[in-house]
This record gives sequence, structure tokens and C-alpha cells, in this order.
Amino acid sequence: MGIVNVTPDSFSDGGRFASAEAAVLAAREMLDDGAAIVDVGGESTRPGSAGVTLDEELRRVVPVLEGLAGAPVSIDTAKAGVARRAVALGAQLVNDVTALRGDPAMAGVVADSGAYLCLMHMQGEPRSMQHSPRYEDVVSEVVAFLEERLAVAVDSGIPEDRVCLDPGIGFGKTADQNLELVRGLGTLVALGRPVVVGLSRKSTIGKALGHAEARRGSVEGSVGAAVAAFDRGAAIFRVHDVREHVEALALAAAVERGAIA
Ligand code: HH2
Repeated sequence: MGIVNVTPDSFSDGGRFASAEAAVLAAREMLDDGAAIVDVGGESTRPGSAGVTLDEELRRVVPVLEGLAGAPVSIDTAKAGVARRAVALGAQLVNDVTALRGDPAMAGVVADSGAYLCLMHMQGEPRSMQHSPRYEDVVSEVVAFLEERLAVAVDSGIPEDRVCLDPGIGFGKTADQNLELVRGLGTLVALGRPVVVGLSRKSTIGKALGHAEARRGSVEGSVGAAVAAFDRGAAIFRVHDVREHVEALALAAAVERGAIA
């Protein structure tokens, strides 16, 4: 899953695209490089960020979605109004970092559209989530949360086989807690739904490489973390650097098979 942030303030690639055309071109390049889908987002969720209005989010993402008509697209939004417009424009997956808690109309939009849904764990909200996150046992709490949100989605009419689950790396977790979550990914995989991980360039990568104050991580470190997540059963990788991840994960999968194909 290639990341296309159409935001001025995302932590690693904010302001990268001066125009919708530039974002569409970058997304097409990601698809050419082997991304199965591109995740278009118009609201940053970086720690400390405030939200944007529905109109502003639509203004950012609609031209990009129009430019990607016919391509496999996911919409990274917590707003039902954005999701509704995106699926009408062809988005196949709704990536909701609030796991259906942000907008009471979201579950209905996903159920009615037949889109796929990604449910992600977050402790707190972006504005405050990195202020001393606390867990007794991060792995079991994240898994219990996602199991409960999956039940809510199914009760709302979203077929279980349309839902994937994401532990929410960096969303109300310390670097150690993020690493513990990746190490313990098998518990989440055991719920039986495809697991998404978003480690790409996040500060945990930089911190694990010895930079205590890191705000972002390197591509190489991100690839290493993705391979470790793959080994523990992750199925979908939300990344900025598609070609590097596709090659590394293709090799990890080939080793797993013990054969080229
Ligand atoms: N991470 C970010 C945003 N959306 N969605 C899922 N499912 N999983 C993630 O880990 C995830 C996500 C944050 O990363 P990014 O989009 O690069 O930055 P920003 O939120 O600042 O736009």
C-alpha cells in the first residue's frame, strides 16, 4: 500500500505534492513499482496535529481521486463524508484510523458501499496521543480492542471478510511499545483477518537506530522492520518507498516458499 499524503503537514512527506497532478503521478509511479493499492489521505494524523474541516479534506483529496479513476485506491479518512465521496469515485478500501469511532455515520457508509475497511488501533487522539501512553500489556490490549472493533463493524453490516486490522504503529505508543507490537504480531494475526502495518519512516525506526530524538526513520530501517513484520504474518504494508519494500518483501516471500515462484 503506497502512501499518497495530500497534506501540507504529514510527518515525513507533508507538502511533497504541489498539485493534485503531482500526487496522481507519484501514485501511478507507486502502482508501477508494484503497489497493490495507493492510500490517499487529506488529513495528517501526526502527533500533535489538529484536524481539518470536511470541505478542506474534500478539496485536497477529490482531484487526486478523480485523477486516479480506475486505479486501486484506498481513502485514509475518519470522516464519513469523505469516505462516501471517495467510494463514489472508485475507492475500494476505507482506512479509518479511528476504527469507526470518529464519525457515527462511517460504518453505514462502508456497509452500504461494499468497500473494504481497515480498522486501526489508537490510544487517545492525534493531538495528545504521545503524552505518556500507558498499557498493562500493549499486545493483548491492542488485540482486544481490534477484536471489539471488528465485532462492531460486523454488527453494522460490514462483512468480516472485508475487514483488515492494524495495530497502529506510533498512535499512542512509545518506541518500545511499537517494537513489542511487531514482535507480538502473531497474536493479532491469529484473529484471522489480514494484518496491516504502517512502520514506514516512523520515528521508532530512527530511535531503534540510536537517534533518541528522531522524528522520522530511514528507508533502510523501514524495510528491515517491514520484513520482520512479514515474518510474523503481516499481509499489507503501508509504505512511502514502494519499490524498496516490494523488492525486499518479494525476497522474504521467496525464502519463505523456498522457491522463486
Ligand atoms: N499511519 C499514518 C496514517 N495513516 N493508517 C493505517 N492504517 N496505519 C498506519 O500506521 C497509518 C495510517 C501516519 O503516517 P503518514 O500518513 O505517513 O503521516 P500523516 O498522518 O502525518 O499524514
